[in-house]
Amino acid sequence: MRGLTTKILSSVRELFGAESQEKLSGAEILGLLEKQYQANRLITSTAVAGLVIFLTIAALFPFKDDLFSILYQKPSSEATTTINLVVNGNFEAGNLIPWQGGDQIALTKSPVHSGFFALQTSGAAASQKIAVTPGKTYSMTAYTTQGSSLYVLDSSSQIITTSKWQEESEQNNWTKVSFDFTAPSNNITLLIGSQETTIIFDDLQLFEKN
Ligand SMILES: [Ca+2]
Repeated sequence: MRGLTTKILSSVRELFGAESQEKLSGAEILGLLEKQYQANRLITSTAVAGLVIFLTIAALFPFKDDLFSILYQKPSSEATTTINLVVNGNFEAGNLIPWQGGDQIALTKSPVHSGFFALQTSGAAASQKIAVTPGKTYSMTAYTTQGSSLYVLDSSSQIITTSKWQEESEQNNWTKVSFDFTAPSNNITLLIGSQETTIIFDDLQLFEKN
């Protein structure tokens, strides 16, 4: 990317007839662009502003190679879409909508993995139905006080999640649960909780993978 910076700066010098020099300062570039703009109206003021910002950063930024690598970073094939398909999966709505589960599920303020609220299930399960695309792969993550108590059901209420199941112990007794699965139908149901014990959940996320 250093080569790109040099090329752009040398193009600017050629375009505006700047004298040969090692480096143009941001102020010099600005002056040249303004001069060109006023003289010929070849480029719009918006383009000038954008170009000035870009070139100023490029010319002056001490870590410009790092900057360019950030600007031009492409998402990896493992990247997922950014929409969490679980509604109110962190329970920060301050209510249980749209979770189903009756009187034996409730918000709790302690412990929480994030924010102010988590979900406590006491001898019951909470559930949420989510629309998905059949054949697509989805990535599920959640934090629980007992990891093996999270299931994904298909539209016939059959458990479909066993692939790539991982549990990682976290601090304060939180366990991260993560796994991928392929949607078999146009909706799935998240089922969390246990009939035997009290379990707390927080930060449930479901992403469609690319
Ligand atoms: Ca939370």
